[in-house]
Amino acid sequence: IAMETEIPFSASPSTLRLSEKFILLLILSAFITLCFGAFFFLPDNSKHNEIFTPRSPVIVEEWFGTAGYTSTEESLRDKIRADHERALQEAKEKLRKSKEELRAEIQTEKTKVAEDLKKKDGPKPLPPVPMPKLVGINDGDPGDPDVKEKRDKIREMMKHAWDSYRQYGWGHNELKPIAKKGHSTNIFGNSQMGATIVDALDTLYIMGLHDEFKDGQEWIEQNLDFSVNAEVSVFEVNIRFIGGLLAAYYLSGQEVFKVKAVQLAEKLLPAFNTPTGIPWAMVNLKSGVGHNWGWASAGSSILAEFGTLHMEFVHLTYLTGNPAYYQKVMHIRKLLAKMDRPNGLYPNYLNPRTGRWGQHHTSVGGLGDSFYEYLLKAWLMSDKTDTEARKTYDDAIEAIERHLIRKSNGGLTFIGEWKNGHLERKMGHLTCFAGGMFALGADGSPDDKAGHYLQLGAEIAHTCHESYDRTVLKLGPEAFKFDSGLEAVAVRQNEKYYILRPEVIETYWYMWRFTHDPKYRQWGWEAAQAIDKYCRVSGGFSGVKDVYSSNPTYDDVQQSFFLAETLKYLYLLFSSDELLPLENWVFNTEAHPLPVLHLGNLTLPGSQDQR
Ligand code: DMJ
Repeated sequence: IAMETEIPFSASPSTLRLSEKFILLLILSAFITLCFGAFFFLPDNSKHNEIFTPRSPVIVEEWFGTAGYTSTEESLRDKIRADHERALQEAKEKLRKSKEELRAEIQTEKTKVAEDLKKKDGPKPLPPVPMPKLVGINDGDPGDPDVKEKRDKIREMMKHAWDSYRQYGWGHNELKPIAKKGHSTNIFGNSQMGATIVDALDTLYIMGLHDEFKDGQEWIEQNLDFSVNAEVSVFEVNIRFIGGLLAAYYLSGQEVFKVKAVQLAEKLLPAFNTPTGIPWAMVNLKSGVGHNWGWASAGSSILAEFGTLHMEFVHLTYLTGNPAYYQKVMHIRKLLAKMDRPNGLYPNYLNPRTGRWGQHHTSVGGLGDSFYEYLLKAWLMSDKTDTEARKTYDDAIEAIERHLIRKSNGGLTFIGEWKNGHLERKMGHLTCFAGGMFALGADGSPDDKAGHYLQLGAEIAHTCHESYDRTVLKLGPEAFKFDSGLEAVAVRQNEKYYILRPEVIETYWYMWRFTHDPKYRQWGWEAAQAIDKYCRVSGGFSGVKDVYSSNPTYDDVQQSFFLAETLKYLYLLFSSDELLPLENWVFNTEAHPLPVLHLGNLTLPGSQDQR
């Protein structure tokens, strides 16, 4: 037994007792846990960062050598310096901006993020809506062979304008018919968006130029892209592109036009992110940043620009189910309704930051014109249910008649311009569209004044015809006076040009439709012949710089509205009334026909929130 209890000191571990082994094991595992904990869970983890991310110069030097270390260190320092400077600059710019501008910018950013998120889900098919009644979209044979011959001539002119653009300017916005190359203006930014193609599509369609139409459609399918860094005019893009695409969609039924119109409209929406909701004149299609023309009174937006969106935007809401478009234009209308109007007139300038009028200038020509036109057409396009628009139109026209419309000594009715309490006795070519507008609005005017307005339309048509007839080329000048013995003639050299504008022919056409007086076809034919004689060149059609010179020089621009409007109105003038009847179609201000929306029991999304 004694031998068994005496344990020699040099005994091997195997000779340790089980409980001792267990305690040793416990101590060892506690030590290991402590080491791991210290390495991974200490609050300053810079040590292992250094190991995995070589920031320290020593490690960089070890890895890349001294040269690598120095340049990396320097470029790192430069980058940090540049970042700081940029941040400082941005902060300074932000501080300079007003609260409203900052708010508008944040809103633009938010919209952009929301759009980007939407895009990630891929394009969504647009919801089906009942197609409005599409009556009289082709033919329109006038019957009479003489009239038919004239109509064929107009079609031939359209073909010459289109073929020339196809050959020399394809894909550019417009054409230089003398230089035989592409052309553009600042209204389209620095983009090449094929403005002439989009603007011409519906004219090609109604003239039965199907191959040309298909060519245009193919270009649009393959090339028309709105994600471009271009600063465009919201108004021009709306009336020419959105209007053109919507009309092409309704006439042809080709989905691509609707999809493109909606894509583009989404790009215009950030322009409305202003303190008042009155849109900027221009917007960058990529960044969504908007601003106004430098020349406009005190940073103002222009009445004829923000007031000429209604027709297209209502159709966009109708086709997409997205209330945003409708709400934007109704917001503008409500805002205007609340404002004081000097002498009942709408000034041409409105500041989108303050919501106050700029200079008190009123015009039915440039800067004002299509605002009045769209009030009337909003009513017509709604199947005459939008009575608020009709009332606003009637009130505006009443004030215009009182303050702006006069008869000259020679008996010519003209529409002058109101400038700070004074009437300027000058009328623009653009103002000549008003003859057609008065005739179009005659039916439905208050106090049974239909006859009066039809008569007023006829008088304006007559005055504008005189402005053509009193020139050497039989083409009208840009502006003409009724002053000191001069009547319906341009005085200043820089008002003597004719740039293929449509307004006078537009008025002839409306007057023809309402009266069938043959003189309107006669006057239209005179204008068509003069254009063919003096503006036609081998590379298309060009504007001329002086309509009083028998030897005029060309401006070398074939405007897209020549194909969209001038030639379309001429073609309609020599067609039967069955082509695009006015009971079913309303022409936007760029002559793109949009169908009347017989909404019946349908309510536009967004309209409930407005009333
Ligand atoms: C066109 O773009 C439109 O008619 C617009 O309303 C004003 N002017 C040009 C043509 O002159």
